[in-house]
Amino acid sequence: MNTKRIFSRRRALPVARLAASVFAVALATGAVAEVRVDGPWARATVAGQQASGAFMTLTSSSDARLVGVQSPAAGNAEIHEMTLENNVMRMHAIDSLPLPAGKPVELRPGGYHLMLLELKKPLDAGQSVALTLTIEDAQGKRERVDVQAQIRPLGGGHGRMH
Ligand SMILES: [Cu+2]
Repeated sequence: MNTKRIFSRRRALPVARLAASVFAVALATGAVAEVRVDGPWARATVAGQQASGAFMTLTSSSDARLVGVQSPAAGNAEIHEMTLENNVMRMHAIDSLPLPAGKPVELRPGGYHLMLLELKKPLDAGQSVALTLTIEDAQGKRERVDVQAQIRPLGGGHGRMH
C-alpha cells in the first residue's frame, strides 16, 4: 500500500534483487483496479446525531472489492448493507462489497451504504465530507481512493435511520 515504506524496508537487499523487486512493484501497480466514483453524497445530520450514511456509485475497471472506509469527520466508519427481516429493514456491517469489473455498484439509501459513526461534529448541508475508500483488487493489492462527498439535507420521512 505504501511503496515508500516497502522500499525503505528492503534497502539492505543486494542491488540486483532490489531491481527485481522494483520491477515486481511496477507490474503490480499496473494491475491495480481503477475505480470511478460517481455522485458521492452524505446525508446531513442534526446536532447530537452520531451517525449518518454516505452514498455513491462505484465502477471498477477490473474485479475488486471495497474493503474499508475512513473519514476524518467520523471516529469510525463501516460498509453496511440493508436486509429485510420479518418486514423490517435492518442494516449490518459487511467486511467487503464486491465490485465486479465494469459493473456500476450503487450505494444508496435503503441499500448498500457507507456508515459514518461517532461523528465529531454535525454534517452541514452544502458542505462536503472527505472519505477515503480502501479498494482491494483480485490479487489482494490495496489502494486508497479519496472522495469528497457533498452533504445533502435530510430527506422528508424516507430512511431516517440514514
Ligand atoms: Cu448503516
